[in-house]
Amino acid sequence: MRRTLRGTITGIVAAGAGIAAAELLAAAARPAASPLVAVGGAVIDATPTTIKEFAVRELGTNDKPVLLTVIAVVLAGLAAVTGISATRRRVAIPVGTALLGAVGATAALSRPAATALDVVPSLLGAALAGAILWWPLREPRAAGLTSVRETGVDRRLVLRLSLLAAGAGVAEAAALTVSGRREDAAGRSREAVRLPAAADPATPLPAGVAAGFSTPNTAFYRVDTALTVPRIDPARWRLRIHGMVDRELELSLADLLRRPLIERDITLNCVSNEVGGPYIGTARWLGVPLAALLREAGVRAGADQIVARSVEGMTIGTPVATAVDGRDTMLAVGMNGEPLPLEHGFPVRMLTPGLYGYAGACKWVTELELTTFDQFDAYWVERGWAARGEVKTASRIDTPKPFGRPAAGTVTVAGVAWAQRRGIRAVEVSVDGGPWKAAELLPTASIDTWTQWRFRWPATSGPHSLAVRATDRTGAVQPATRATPFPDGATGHHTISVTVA
Ligand SMILES: Nc1nc2c(c(=O)[nH]1)N[C@H]1C(S)=C(S)[C@@H](COP(=O)(O)O)O[C@H]1N2
Ligand SMILES: [Mo]
Repeated sequence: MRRTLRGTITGIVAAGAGIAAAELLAAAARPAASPLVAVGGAVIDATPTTIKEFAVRELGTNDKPVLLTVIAVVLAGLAAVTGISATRRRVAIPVGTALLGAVGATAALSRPAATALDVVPSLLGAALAGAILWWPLREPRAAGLTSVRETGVDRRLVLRLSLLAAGAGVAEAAALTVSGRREDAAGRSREAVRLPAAADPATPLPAGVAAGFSTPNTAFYRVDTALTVPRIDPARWRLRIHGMVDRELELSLADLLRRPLIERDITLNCVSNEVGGPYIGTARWLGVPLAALLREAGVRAGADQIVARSVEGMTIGTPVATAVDGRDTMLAVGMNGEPLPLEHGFPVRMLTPGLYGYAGACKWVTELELTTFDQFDAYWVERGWAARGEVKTASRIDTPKPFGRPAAGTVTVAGVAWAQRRGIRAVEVSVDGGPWKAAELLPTASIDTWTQWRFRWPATSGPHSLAVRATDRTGAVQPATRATPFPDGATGHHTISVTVA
């Protein structure tokens, strides 16, 4: 029993010290080589789509802390097993630590834009953990066994492990400080960016738009696979446009900002959004129209896909047609009057009205490659999602809340409906499965933004269900058939239950 406990503690302390040292080294030299972040990224990429969907649905923005916690628990388990085995057989030390080091190193190498040197933090950390395990385990046999028998506690071992744990704590705190400094620097360089006024500004929102039409940056949903938010130095950022083009282009942020900018209200939503879900928002975006850049590069005949790549290795495939058919597809630099927030793609992201984010809105973009859909499957397409992610016509009830208890009398039922690129023609509400009745549409900015609606409901006491459906301006009615988001977006009516008091 005592041996097991000793093995567990030494194993965890040794692994903790090794990981802390590796994290400190990575934080100081190369954040992308952080073993924890690399393993987390590799796990995200390897996770089956159904589990990812579950995580997005159930955990929302907490999915990343939860993932890191799971990784920490698994690591602690492996470290304990190594420590316990080591008390019985010495060979477990090199085997166990080499295995842990190999996991970190392999994950680091699997990251996009990895270099061979990225294995160094993991390997050094593993070597340190091995040395630490070797050291206290040798002690009791050499000198301390009698004292263990007499006192029941090996004081020297306890002291050493405590010192090591404290050292690991200090190293981890230092690693966090270093990466915190980096974040501060990224935040400062973002604040230093001065966005020029738009050459083609957004038309003011029409009178009669209700509160909540524009989503503030701090409330805008965030969906991405980035375990840590990429920190890009805007002075060093470059965008390369290459592939099936006549002339490759390379642009700096200053180059982009010198071009005539457009400003537009556009609604962005996630294909993973469930019926009634929160992954949708409308912002005023400032950016460079992509069409002009593509004209300059000269897209070759046959190229039908733009593959956007980001610093952290996401790939998003967008049809060339959606960049040149007159819609406001842009390289966005501003969001609601500010430079893009770091979480939303600073310094530059793509935005394609009418396409779900995974198909048209690459954040932290650094590269646009002109190619074909035959030749390349982007990240989510490889995982089974539809190659062309056109937004489906949909609608949501925002008030009353599900299971709300409004008072009897006239209850205002209200929400949003969206069909970017087509626009909303009508919204209808059905009470208790009865006939569809027209809701009032509020003014909206354009066919690329959601439309707010409201419906005056003469509510009688008791339980009721409320359902909503939208019709887009092509006349297509939102389908009633329930479908989950995979592979091309959820369908079905948002239906809620309320009890009228
Ligand atoms: N680099 C990068 N860009 C990305 C993603 C990502 O994981 N990485 N996710 C996409 C998805 S699925 C969506 S819905 C939108 C979300 O943009 P937001 O987080 O700014 O709301 O970003 C898109 N762009
Ligand atoms: Mo998404």
